[in-house]
Amino acid sequence: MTWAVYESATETGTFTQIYAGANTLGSSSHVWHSSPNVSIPVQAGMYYVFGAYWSSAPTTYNYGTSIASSHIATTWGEHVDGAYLNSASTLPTSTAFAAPNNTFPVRVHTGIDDDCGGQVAPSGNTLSLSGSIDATDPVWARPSQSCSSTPGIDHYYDVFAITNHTGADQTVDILAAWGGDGYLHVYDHPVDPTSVAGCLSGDDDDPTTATSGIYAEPIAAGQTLHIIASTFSANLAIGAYTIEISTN
Ligand SMILES: [Ca+2]
Ligand SMILES: [Ca+2]
Repeated sequence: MTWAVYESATETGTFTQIYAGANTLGSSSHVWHSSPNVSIPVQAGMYYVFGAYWSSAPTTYNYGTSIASSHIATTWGEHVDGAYLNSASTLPTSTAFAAPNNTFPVRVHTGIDDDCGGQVAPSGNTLSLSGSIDATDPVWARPSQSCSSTPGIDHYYDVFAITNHTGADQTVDILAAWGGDGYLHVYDHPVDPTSVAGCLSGDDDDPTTATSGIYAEPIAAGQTLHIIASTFSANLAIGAYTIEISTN
């Protein structure tokens, strides 16, 4: 089975293939089948099609198929419509999809944001994260480094969730290296782009605009913190960055 994800700025396309991966199904029974594990960034405002493609003749290949009568909310977006390509001889790298269309149910498991985060490293070790601040990222009212609110929902940002599964309370040093003048924050719950609620720590420059640092941030056993990469300036995409989270 080949699994594919397509992305488009409009509901009917043209859609561009942004992922394709194949595996061998563990069963030929009429059950849910799974794609390989994937990491696919999704951007606000874009449309996505999740597809499955095979070359042999199926006898049964869908469950509960229907034309969606209304949009269905999910935790990370909204189901708008179905899409399929009947008797396609190959998996296209780009295609349009007609609408409305039949919906073939899929289950999609997602992380918190485009940049997934990870587990806090054992004491003396480092968790390395990386990403890019781009003009397609969501925007927020970036707080000051003392977590005070600022006007304007106009700074691009990425979120990483880190969880402490080390089995003990820890403190971490968080060091970011930016492609421009970046800004670093730590939240104790997912970010509300319009509110500073949950903001624990922040840092602008350490010691220059090229880096930011937050030191000895406590993270209890089992706790999840959210690391936010952002910028000093509004509406400015500063490109690639790295964040090193060292456990003391
Ligand atoms: Ca980003
Ligand atoms: Ca800065």
